[in-house]
Amino acid sequence: MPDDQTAAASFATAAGGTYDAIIIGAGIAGMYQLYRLRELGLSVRVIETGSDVGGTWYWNRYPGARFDSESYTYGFSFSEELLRDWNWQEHFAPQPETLRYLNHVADRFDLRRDIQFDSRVTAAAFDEQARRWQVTLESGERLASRFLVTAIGPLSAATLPRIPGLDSFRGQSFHTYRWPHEPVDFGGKRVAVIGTGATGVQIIQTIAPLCGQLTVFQRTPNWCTPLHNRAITEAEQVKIKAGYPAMFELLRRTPGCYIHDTDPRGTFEVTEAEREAFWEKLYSEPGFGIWMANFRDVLTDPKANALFSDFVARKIRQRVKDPATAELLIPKCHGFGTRRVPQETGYFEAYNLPHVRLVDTRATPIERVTEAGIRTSDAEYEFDMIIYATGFDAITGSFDRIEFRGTGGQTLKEHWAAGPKTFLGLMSAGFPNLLTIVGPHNASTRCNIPRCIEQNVDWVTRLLGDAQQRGITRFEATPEAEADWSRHIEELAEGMLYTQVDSWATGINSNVEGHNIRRILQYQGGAPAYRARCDAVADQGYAGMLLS
Ligand code: NA7
Repeated sequence: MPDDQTAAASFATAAGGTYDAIIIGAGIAGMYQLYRLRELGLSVRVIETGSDVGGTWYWNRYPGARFDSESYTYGFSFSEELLRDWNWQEHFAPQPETLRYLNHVADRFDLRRDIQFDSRVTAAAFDEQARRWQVTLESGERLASRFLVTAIGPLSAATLPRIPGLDSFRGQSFHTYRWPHEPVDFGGKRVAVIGTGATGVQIIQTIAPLCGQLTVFQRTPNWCTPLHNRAITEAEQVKIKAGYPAMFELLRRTPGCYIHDTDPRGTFEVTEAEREAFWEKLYSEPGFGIWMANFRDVLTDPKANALFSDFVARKIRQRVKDPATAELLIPKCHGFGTRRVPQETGYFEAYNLPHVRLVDTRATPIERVTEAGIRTSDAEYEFDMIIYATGFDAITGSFDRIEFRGTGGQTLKEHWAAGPKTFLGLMSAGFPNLLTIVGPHNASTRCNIPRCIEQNVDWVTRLLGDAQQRGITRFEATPEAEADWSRHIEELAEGMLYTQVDSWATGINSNVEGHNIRRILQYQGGAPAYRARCDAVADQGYAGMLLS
């Protein structure tokens, strides 16, 4: 950060550095928001930390990274030409294909000319007099804009474990989010992976056959189910293209904007034979159907949840040869679907390979990383490479890293200290003209995310378009509307089993100071209800907001 004098000078000389809108982030959300605001004729600058577009798909280059949503449900829906021209190659696209797609979108709509790469926003302060946000970059550069839109992602503040000695390791080490652009050679190497969330599962199953020796450090097992990915055939491609309008219509109706919709039956309303047959069918089908299209009570009724968890446990026992390893891989402290369900391809079979071993870090905790490897309470392991698949300071972490200063000098971090307070998950009282796409309390973090991103962006675009037309230069959520929405968020989560479990979705991260108390961070009412609430607010002239 520059000293005051330099800062003032750089702001004064930031010729053309004042925009109608600044968007932070050039991932899926930032790219689409740029496209939409350009349509309004606004001057827009996107600030992006990475050297190119893609966000999540720019950073997460680890082997095996891929969608868990069907590819064709994940791409942008706003352009018929784009839908017609882009051919997804696999039902669940791998990261390189997704990044190619996002580059294609950036090229096609000439997005890069308004994106400033290799630039990180460190602070943004609302100037009440000018009704503008003053934005500071890590370089010291200052920009200003009437409106500030965050598109900074729910899983973009990667966290390393708080283990002593991290820097002392002499071999290679990577966090999966910060994976190098150059190929990484695993041939014959002794590799450690710490973490068995959705990311750990993808990388473990992918590199297991390549390593000389693979040691997985698992603290909590997860309920993983088969992805059943495969290439899209030509006949399927034709069908997908022809079916886009109907598919997007379906995605507007399902709670998470997936092609999978909850089964209306209760677990105990069918016979045991019907139940088993239904669950076998779900286990044999691709994607998240097993999570999203299960019986309606599996995620709310503890008995139903326990029965289905037993079903998945049986599958794990069948697939893992060593019974002790199988038991370690079966979650005992949480039920199926109460944490994010990793989708796997041969994950359990990886543990049948003679050179793959599993270390339970609850039984034998990691004490430190050493020059040569990892020391647990009962053993010393030597490695050539350590991979940290240790996750993120989720949902609020990317906000906490930027000093947003609103009216009265309060920071957003302070405002959210006891948990996020928002209106529609898109605004916070005391932070005028700031819009938080994919922020806490909005439906997008429990969603096939581009679908909810499009909804968020379209709503923001409507608001900024209305502001433009009506000459509105300041808007802000009222404290009452914020309190009502925050209460609504709490009410919606009541009775959901996931709230009783530690996970990134409940704000738990052992690697972040103070993130050891569960918080309700997500909107649980489903995307259609969320969309209706947002639309109603706009239709009522932005009820709950002050516009001037
Ligand atoms: P997750 O799901 O947060 O997983 C992180 C994993 O790392 C999880 O298994 C953690 O165990 C483990 N972890 C974290 N810190 C430690 C320490 N200090 N010691 C041992 N193990 C540790 O992140 P992912 O990247 O896998 O997935 C994030 C989302 O990205 C995913 O849900 C998808 O939506 C995409 P824990 O469970 O906390 O005991």
